[in-house]
Amino acid sequence: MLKKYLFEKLVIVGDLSEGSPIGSLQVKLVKKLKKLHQEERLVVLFGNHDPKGNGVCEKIGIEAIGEYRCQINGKNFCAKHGDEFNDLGDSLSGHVIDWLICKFMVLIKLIELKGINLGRIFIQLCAQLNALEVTRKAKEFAIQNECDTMICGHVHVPCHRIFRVRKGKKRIDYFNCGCFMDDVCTYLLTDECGRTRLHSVTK
Ligand SMILES: [Mn+2]
Repeated sequence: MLKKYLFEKLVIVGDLSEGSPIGSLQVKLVKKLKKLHQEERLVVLFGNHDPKGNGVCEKIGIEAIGEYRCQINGKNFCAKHGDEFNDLGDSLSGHVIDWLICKFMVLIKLIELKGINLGRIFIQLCAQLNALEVTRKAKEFAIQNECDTMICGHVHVPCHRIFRVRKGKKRIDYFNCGCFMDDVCTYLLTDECGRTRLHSVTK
């Protein structure tokens, strides 16, 4: 996907690694990220799953930041991981709990009834509930911080919502970039006019 575009900046909205050591397949990607970092074309936001002190960021030699703001064609952009807008996620943060939840997710996906994967349905339902909460709070944040485009990750549910605020005078575009570990991998592209769109790569 990175090879497909000539881009100015790559912004990773957090949860770059999941705690486990980097596999050999990912070494190539880390090298690419290192190169982008040296060229000042990489921004990495801190996510609740990023291990402190031994993650990919440390290998690349960069410090992840809490939020990224920029202006493109007069539009104010803000990107945050999104866990701070997710009370359930917040109360369940911590690496041991993260690890337990990941194991629980693997187990729950094994629950099947008459060919229907109930575990997967349960996980999708939880993600949708979390996504609703993150969207609502991210919108409030965008209003308070004068953002035109607000971008989050965290919930693995790609979306684009348009909010009209101040009696319709101001438009806020909220995006969730989705993730790169589910059946459909999604990402956002913003062009030089400040237009953002969701794209996907199917495995
Ligand atoms: Mn997260």
